[in-house]
Amino acid sequence: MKKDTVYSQPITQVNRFRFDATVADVFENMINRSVPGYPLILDLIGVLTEKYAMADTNCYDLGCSLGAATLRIRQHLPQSCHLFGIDNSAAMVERCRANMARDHSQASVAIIEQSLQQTKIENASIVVINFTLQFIPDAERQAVLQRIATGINPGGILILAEKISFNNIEKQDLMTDLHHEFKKYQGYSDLEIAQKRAALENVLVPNSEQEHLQRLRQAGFAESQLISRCLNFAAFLAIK
Ligand code: GEK
Repeated sequence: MKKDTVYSQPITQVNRFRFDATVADVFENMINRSVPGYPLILDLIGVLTEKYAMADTNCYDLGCSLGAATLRIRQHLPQSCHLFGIDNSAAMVERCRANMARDHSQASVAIIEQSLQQTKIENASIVVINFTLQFIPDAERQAVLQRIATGINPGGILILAEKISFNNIEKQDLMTDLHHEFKKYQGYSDLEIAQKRAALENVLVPNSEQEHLQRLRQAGFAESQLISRCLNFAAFLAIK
């Protein structure tokens, strides 16, 4: 796993964060050292796929990056299922396809370079959107969830994981601070943390737990709940 040093040197003008080849090359290391609870969420995706995947249905990983969640889904699917990994970064898609080719699970998989807003969701039993809705313009998020809910069969699920915000300012400040402490603990310098934060400003826009639960309800899920929270990173399970 190549170490993430993308923001380790001083940058005069920090540009908007992009999922380009430089990021894709170190992404596994970056996400593991930046998102507290990420490995647990991957485990939960495996557990929930095992329980909720239905034969002869489609499954989707929207914003699949290198395919870490895609692989977890695939390794727990019946052979008759078909899995789609969707990402709009060419660099991610290329590396994700290579990662899928090395996996020999039975269920078929297609990795598609596409904006997830364009993805047709149909006959689905499992949809995963792992830390990606936060990069979609806020005004488009309800419509995305609506289309996902419509494409999921009764009894199927959406697993949504996101960085979250807090309405209470003291709690927000504490969680932001603890997240930075987590990153320092993972070996990132103050400079790396500050430059990455500047790059993500207005690119990664989080919502609160309440906003997510309300959106999921409005999208048509019968039942939605928080299944994991580690500092300001949360995962929700929504059942159709
Ligand atoms: C994991 N799920 O390892 N359409 C499709 N893909 C998009 C879009 C869009 N509109 N916007 C951003 N992306 C993964 C981690 S990373 C999360 C997901 C993070 C893609 C983008 O190219 C990137 O690969 C991914 O969403 C977000 O479980 O970096 O925090």
